[in-house]
Amino acid sequence: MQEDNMIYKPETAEGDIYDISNKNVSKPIVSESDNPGKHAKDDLLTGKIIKGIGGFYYVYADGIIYECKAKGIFRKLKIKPLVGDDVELRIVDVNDNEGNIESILERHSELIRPAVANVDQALVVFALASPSPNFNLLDRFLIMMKKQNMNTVICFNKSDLVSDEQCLEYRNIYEAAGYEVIFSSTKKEDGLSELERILSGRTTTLAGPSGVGKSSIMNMLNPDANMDTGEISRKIERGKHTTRHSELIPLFLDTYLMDTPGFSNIELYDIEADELKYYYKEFEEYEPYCRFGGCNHFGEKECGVIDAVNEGSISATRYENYKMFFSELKDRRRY
Ligand SMILES: Nc1nc2c(ncn2[C@@H]2O[C@H](COP(=O)(O)OP(=O)(O)OP(=O)(O)O)[C@@H](O)[C@H]2O)c(=O)[nH]1
Ligand SMILES: [Mg+2]
Ligand SMILES: [Zn+2]
Repeated sequence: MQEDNMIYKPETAEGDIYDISNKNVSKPIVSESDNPGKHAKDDLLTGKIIKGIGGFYYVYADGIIYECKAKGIFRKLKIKPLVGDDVELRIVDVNDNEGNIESILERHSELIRPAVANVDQALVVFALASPSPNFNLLDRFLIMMKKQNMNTVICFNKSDLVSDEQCLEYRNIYEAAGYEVIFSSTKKEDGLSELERILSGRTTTLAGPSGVGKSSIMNMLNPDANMDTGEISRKIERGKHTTRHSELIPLFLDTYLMDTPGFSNIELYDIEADELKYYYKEFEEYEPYCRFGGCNHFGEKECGVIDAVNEGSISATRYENYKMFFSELKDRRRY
């Protein structure tokens, strides 16, 4: 299991290959017990890229953040280290915490948007109010994550601003769609233990529109994270894109959370219109009542799904957005 755990194994100029076969890469990287500062120049450490800015990669290893450059070999191989990558770094300067990334360990997942490696799940945050939830955007996000085989947990934040009945309605809709749903309020510190349970031991990307409270949640989970938060604009009821870089924050042992800039639209890509229905778990139960096999639930006669929408058993909002996405995907194919 420990062999072959490196996908990018650059050779040195002399042609020797770095042997990492004795390194235990599954060992936790965030380890309070490893006393920081014990390393020396030229030591080889395993760490995780938590941020990449201006050609530098910031690698968290043994409790210290090293500012690293990636060897030219990666550029030559057209491999871009990603936030989330587990890497080996060679210490260049112990006092200034500088290093060189020498290899990238095997990725077990890779997301395109946001570009991040080794994420276990997504936590998508929408505010219950201020700004009010854009379900079209949420459903687009859920579809794209499912397309990439990424599990998503939904967090509705700012629960202090709406009634319990409102929360229950949204919970029912999205649980029927097959998602775990969490409600939180950073003002009241609600949902904290549930969030900790979901996140513990995993690397999670935090996603959602601007102004919904992603950075505030991050700060609630780890006050040391100190993420910038911003008021939402009163006029346009939107966030101000306070967060501009993706950054992975070590929360606790083996647990990382990535704050990402808010998104404002998501294009469905690489999906055929006929395939869209498979992203709607709540349809499954009613599909046996469709007259036609392979029914797209889009105006066909005797459609079990449409009947269920009319009876209120399937959320009308979810279905309306489904129809919109379906048309969008169908139209796109013509060009
Ligand atoms: N009432 C209420 N306000 C909240 C809550 N969480 C965050 N806010 C406020 O919402 C505003 C936006 O919060 P941020 O944490 O900056 O939002 P963000 O999602 O990180 O936004 P971007 O970085 O722009 O993508 C701030 O004024 C927060 O104080 C909450 O649970 N309840
Ligand atoms: Mg933010
Ligand atoms: Zn149907």
